[in-house]
Amino acid sequence: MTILIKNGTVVSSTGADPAEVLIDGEVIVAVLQPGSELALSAENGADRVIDATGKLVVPGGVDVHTHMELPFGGTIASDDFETGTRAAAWGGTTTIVDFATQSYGLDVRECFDARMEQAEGRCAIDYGFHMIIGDVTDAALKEMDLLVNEGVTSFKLFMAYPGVFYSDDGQILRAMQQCAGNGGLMMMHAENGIAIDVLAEQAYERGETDPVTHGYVRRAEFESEATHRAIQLAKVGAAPLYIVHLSAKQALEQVAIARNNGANVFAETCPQYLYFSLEEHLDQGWDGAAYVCSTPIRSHHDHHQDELWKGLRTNDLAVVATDHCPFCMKEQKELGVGDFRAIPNGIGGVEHRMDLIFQGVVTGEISLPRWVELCSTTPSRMMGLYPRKGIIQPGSDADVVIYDPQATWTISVENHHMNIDHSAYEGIEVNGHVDTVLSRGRVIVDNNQYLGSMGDGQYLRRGLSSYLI
Ligand code: DUC
Ligand code: ZN
Ligand code: ZN
Repeated sequence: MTILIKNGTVVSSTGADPAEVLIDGEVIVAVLQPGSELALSAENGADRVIDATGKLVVPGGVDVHTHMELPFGGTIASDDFETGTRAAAWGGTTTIVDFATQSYGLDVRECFDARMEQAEGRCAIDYGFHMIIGDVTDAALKEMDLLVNEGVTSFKLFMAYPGVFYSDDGQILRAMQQCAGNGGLMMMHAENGIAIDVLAEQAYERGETDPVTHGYVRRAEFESEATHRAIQLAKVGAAPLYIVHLSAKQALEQVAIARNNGANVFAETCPQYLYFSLEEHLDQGWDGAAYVCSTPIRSHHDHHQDELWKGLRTNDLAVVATDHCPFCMKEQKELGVGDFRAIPNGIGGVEHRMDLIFQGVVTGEISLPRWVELCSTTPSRMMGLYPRKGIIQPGSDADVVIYDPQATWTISVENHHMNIDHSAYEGIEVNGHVDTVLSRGRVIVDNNQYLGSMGDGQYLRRGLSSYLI
């Protein structure tokens, strides 16, 4: 099966130009000059021609931070691999990198194998895994080396959640030394969880139990302190470091200092930190529970959002991922009625990342190529998937999104495809719409219809990061 996508503007991380994209089977085989002899003969020979007049033709989105069916806080994230990856496809994301989790006292290999089995045959799009190391033991460190050789090339540790996923500084240093040896990327949840838990307990005892308290006790200072500490430990341990879900401008400052010193330090932010504020979203009584996530949504008084957009321009923030971790209000977020500490942490957004960040192009915060770079090319390079993913060029997988930059619509629980009983983004009007999605050459979304099937997605063995300096 050959497909030619013609009359569109092909966008890469370095530019946007009229070009025709020829796909043969699962891969892109040529990017052709419109009107050229080769383009004309490709059109004549193609089994199918897609007219992308007025549309952008972009590499499929790569979301390197999702949590399908994650057990968390006594419940399980409400999207499973089937519903979550299908929703991702609807939103123009054609690759996710999710997490396998080793909890305290458990064996890394067994946890990884169980996660692989859970996803097998269920995904709509291609997927890979990072490994969360929740118990840094000698055995876990050895297993990390084996996993890197099998395509799991990044590991997440937590400086938060004492007694659950928390690693102390010695454990972090050892894991970083292991990454220095095996080439893996160290991902860090950088918040000082010991200090947070002190403030959380004090607030609870004062009777402050509403969701907004979650935002007050998880102080920006605790994120910036942990980010600074992680950077120093990574320097000593000689490992590359990737800070996940960065939300505080003070933490961003720490990343910028390290990067200015030439360190292999990178950071990701998420749409929720660019769109929401503590005052407007977390501080609305119980309804604020929908916005409880960690790191938390920050105050609008401190202009974190402006600084994050700036970081996206300067590359101190190199990736936008969603941290998709959905919980329904009913029965899930409700676990924390009367105690904000028991509200499961997470927001669902895997379907909306491409549109939400495209708004930065519409408002002039970022350029069109930068949109593609942040949402597709850099995440792919960062996580060892490039050039298979993240670019439209011969030899790459035919993961292609045809995007209408003129369309206008409103995000709502009524039109989303995620398995959540509300939308954190309810009522937000966006310009731009995903019209057609190809995953390895197969048209899986077109004309407001889902045409794929469960299990189309393949497991991705990843290489080492090709983003390091
Ligand atoms: N960290 C994540 O990355 N996801 C969900 C919760 C959390 O703390
Ligand atoms: Zn985290
Ligand atoms: Zn996460």
